[in-house]
This record gives sequence, C-alpha cells and structure tokens, in this order.
Amino acid sequence: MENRLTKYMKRMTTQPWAGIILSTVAAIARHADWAGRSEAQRKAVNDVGLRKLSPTCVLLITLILLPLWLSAAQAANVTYYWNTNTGTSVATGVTTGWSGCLVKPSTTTITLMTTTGYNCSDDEVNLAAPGIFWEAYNNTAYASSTTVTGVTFKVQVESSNYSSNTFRTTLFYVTAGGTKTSLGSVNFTTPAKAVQTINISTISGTVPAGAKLGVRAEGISNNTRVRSGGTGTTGAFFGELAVNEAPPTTTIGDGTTPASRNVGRSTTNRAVDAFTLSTSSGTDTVTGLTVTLSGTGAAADIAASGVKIWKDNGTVPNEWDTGDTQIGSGVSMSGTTATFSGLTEGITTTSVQYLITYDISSAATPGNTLLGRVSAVTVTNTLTNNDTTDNTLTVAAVSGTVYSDEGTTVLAGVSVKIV
Ligand SMILES: [Ca+2]
Ligand SMILES: [Ca+2]
Ligand SMILES: [Ca+2]
Repeated sequence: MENRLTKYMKRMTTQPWAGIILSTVAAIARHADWAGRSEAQRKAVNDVGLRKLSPTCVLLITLILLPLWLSAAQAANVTYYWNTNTGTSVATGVTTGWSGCLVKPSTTTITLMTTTGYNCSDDEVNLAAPGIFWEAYNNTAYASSTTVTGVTFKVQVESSNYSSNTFRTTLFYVTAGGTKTSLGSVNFTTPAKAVQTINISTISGTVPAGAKLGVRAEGISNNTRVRSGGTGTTGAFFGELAVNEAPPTTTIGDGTTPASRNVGRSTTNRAVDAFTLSTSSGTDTVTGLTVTLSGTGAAADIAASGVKIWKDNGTVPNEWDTGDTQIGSGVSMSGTTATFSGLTEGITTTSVQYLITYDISSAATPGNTLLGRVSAVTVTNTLTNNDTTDNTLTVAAVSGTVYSDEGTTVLAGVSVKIV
C-alpha cells in the first residue's frame, strides 16, 4: 500500500501546480507540529518538512490533488514517436510499408507512431524531388471527438549539400474509410542539417470519434531528406510529435448586461440576464437549461410560464426587442429555478448572445428585486459556465392606496410611471 501511495504521490507531484499546494500543506503540517515543541524541535520539524509528513497529511494532500489531477488529465500533452512498421492496415487504402530499420526508402512511405518509444535508431527517406517523405499514424482511433493542438515536431531535416531548405509539417486525421482531413500545416526553413524542434502550436482542430491521428513530413525544396530515429550515429534524429489532446468544450459566457430598471406588474419580457454560448471547436446542441432566480423576490413575482430565453438577434443588442428570437417556450419559476427541456439550440465556435426575460406577475411585491443567471445547461461537450447575474429588476408596482387629485381611490395594485 505504501509503495502504491508513494508512486501515486510521485505522479501527483509532477503536475505543475503541485508545488504550490504541497508547500501550503507542508506549512500547515509544520505549523500543526509546532504546538508544545521547543525551539530546537521546531527547527528540526521545519528542516524535515515534507519528509516527515504524517500518513494523515499524505492522505490530505492526496484528497486535495485528486480532483485537480483528474481535471488536468482531461487536456493532456501526448508525445508520439516515429516507428518503422509494415503490413498494418490503418484505414481503407492506408497500409504501412516501412519494412525495417535503415532501409532508406526513396519514395513516400507510410508508417506508424506510438506513445511507447522508438523501435529504430536511424533511418531516412531520400526523395529526388520535393514531396512527402513519410506519414506516420497513431493506429488507435479516438474513442470520442477530440481537439488536437500541435505543440512541437522534432525531426532532422537535411539537404544533400546542407543548404537551407523548407520543410512542411502537417497534422491530419484519417477516417476508417480512408478520407484524410488536414488540421493545418507549418512551413519551417531549416538552415542546415540538425535536429529541428518545430513549433506547430498554430495547428489545431477537432478529430471526430473513430478517426486516427497522422503527421506528414514533407519537403518543399529540392534535395531534402528527412532523418528519423531514436539514437542516431551523430546524435538523436527523432521523429517526435508532441500534441495536446482535449475534449471539445462548450462555454457559457456572461454576456453584455441589460440595464437595471424598475418593472411594473403584468409587464412582459423584461431582460434580466445576458449570456453567450460557443464551442472551442465543432458544434454542440443545448437540450436543457436552468435559470436560477436571486434577489429579494420569489417565484410569485414572476408570472406563470414567465421565464423565457431569447436569441438576442433583434435590432436592440443587450436588451429584449420584438426582433429577438424565442428559444423554446416560456416556463414557470418553481422555487428559485426554471427548467427548460426539449431544446434543440445549436452552438458553434461563433459566440452568440442570448437573453433571459421575466414576465412580472400581476401580484408581484413592490420593492422586491429579481435577478437571474444560467446555472446549468445540458450539452454534449465538457461545459464551462461563466454566466453571472447581470442587472436588477425592481418591482415598482403600487401596493398601497393611491388617490387622485379629487381624493378618490383610482389606482390600487397597478403600475404607475413616475416621470
Ligand atoms: Ca450574464
Ligand atoms: Ca435584442
Ligand atoms: Ca454578469
């Protein structure tokens, strides 16, 4: 048990944020150990620091780090290593054909890349004219839609006379049916024969579930060759692709707040919150949404079926107007939540603003304040919700007795406009 725990802690402490947390926990632990100790003992405790953490403290650290580690694991950097491979069917029409180490192919060659390391120390593709040296595939399909963003590609690019040449790195994916789709390319001008660490962070895109990732090494200039391998004779040749793999996310933004205002009883479509929806890549669909009421008001201040969602695409941005498009039907506030279901609202990478409006009840309590925000949505992607409440609606209905100039009761429980 102790060994497993030690391994686990080691894994935890490799995370970039672990140092701050460990320092904090160690400080707490030392502080706890100080009670009733002499100065010498305190110094000893301080010097020992983390190494003398009690099992309780280790458990505490583990519990603190676990959720952070899990969330970090959702977006992970992965390194793939070029391998030689032959006779493997990657997709329809895509079969590997790099028959071994140091075979020096002279035509475009298909092979694999793996996360486990190199299986060849040195090999190279020499082309007589500019073209694709090799394509390497990870032969494991993504189980779910994944956003892949390039980090670096390390490879040795050479020309026969070691003059400068241009090398292109392309990330792409291939479907089971053999259709290849590019995620983007980076051109790199290499000055001479050397291992190049090429920044490919401008390449990003979503690979659909069931597709496989590929990297293409391509020469743009004449007389180029690319050399790969784990431990070449004059150093490491590499063929090392680092990418970040993350599930696509959908984000709820806070939106641009409508103005605060007084609202009369029985008035409708009073904008209380703005929010935006967008995806990090690809599309998503909202099928459910929950609005949470806050302020001093209550459900009784909002009319039946009086909570509505609108796409803010009319003539007046950040406020409700008759050109805005209602999403679904109005629902009633129950307690402090209004739950929308059966929605089919599509989301793309283009951020779109929406509004929440309230219809004010005919019996709303004067002076009550009403706010609202989106507290949950149902989508397929991993969700980030940044919506917060915006303006305040204050119920301005008259509740007491209002007399006309002649002393007759003329207004009771209706809205008055103060000018
Ligand atoms: Ca908002
Ligand atoms: Ca509007
Ligand atoms: Ca806000």
